[in-house]
Amino acid sequence: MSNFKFSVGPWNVHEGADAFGPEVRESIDFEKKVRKFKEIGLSAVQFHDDDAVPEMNNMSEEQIKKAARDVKGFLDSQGLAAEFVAPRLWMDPHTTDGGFTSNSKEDRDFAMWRAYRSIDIARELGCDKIVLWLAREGTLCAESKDTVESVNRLISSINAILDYDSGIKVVIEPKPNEPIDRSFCPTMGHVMALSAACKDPSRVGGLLESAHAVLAGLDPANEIAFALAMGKLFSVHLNDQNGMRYDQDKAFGVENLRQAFNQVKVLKENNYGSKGEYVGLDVKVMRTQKIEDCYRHIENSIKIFKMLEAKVARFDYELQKKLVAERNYEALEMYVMELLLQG
Ligand code: XUL
Ligand code: MN
Repeated sequence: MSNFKFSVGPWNVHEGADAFGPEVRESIDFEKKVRKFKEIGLSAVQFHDDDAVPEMNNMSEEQIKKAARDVKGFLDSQGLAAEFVAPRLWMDPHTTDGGFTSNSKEDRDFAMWRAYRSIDIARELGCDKIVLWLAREGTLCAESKDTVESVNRLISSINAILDYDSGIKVVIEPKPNEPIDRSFCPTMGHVMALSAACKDPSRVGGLLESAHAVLAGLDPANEIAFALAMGKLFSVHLNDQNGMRYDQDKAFGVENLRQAFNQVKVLKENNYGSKGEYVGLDVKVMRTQKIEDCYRHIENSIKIFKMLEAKVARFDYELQKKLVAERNYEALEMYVMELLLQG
């Protein structure tokens, strides 16, 4: 039995296209995916705005809300909640040069429109969290944007979102690069600084994705701990990543087992989930996987998380205290390795 509730997004089951090749699997219908999510033990679904309302750009505000209500009806029928809605500010022609920090005023206005509609959708889906993965808020050409002005634009945009809905929480998901070269908000420390600069810091927190921390050369467990220390870990995207290369979104724990153990450990020690937070996964199935078995990465991630949770439950804090008092960290490290490697 786990003490945690898990969530995942429909994009986590995808067609397998990458930068070098086309799709390798058929698309699976949204409702079919969601039914399968329920079957494999998920409690909530994560959404981009257009995952919930696909043709939203061509719809009125009322039509968007009505479409979101239909999705909510379907979620209810499956006994699933919605965790958050994230405006997809990287696909549309209006977001070619970013959203909130685009050099085009028209495109910045479009980004705000999508952010406000995401709040409307979130409210209809019964959730109070907007995730901002600031995909293109940065540069490919370092001189193309004024970084100070851009950071200030991020702060004003977040303030406008806070003003639009007095109960909405803004959850920033930092990532150092990809698709841009230099991000304006690369790490959890930057998220906390943005939070502090906003008009209501208590409603601006972070979502730590394991792979993004690894891409920044940082330890995901430490990034999680930093946000927890500030009382601002609003969500996580657990997954894994083999070093600093393209964003891999591998199943949780498959590359860095000890780091994964420490992520579960810090979440458990700090009662993550006690305020309703979900253990979110953001995992991609391998391109080689056949469609018949294309949920395996989600099932594996949950299974690995639970196995690590059981290891954390067995962690000997008395022994840790004793070894710390002796400053015998070699022994402590070996104890952790034995805990992980022995049955
Ligand atoms: C991109 C990423 C996104 C966000 C949601 O790297 O992680 O899927 O989690 O927009
Ligand atoms: Mn993510």
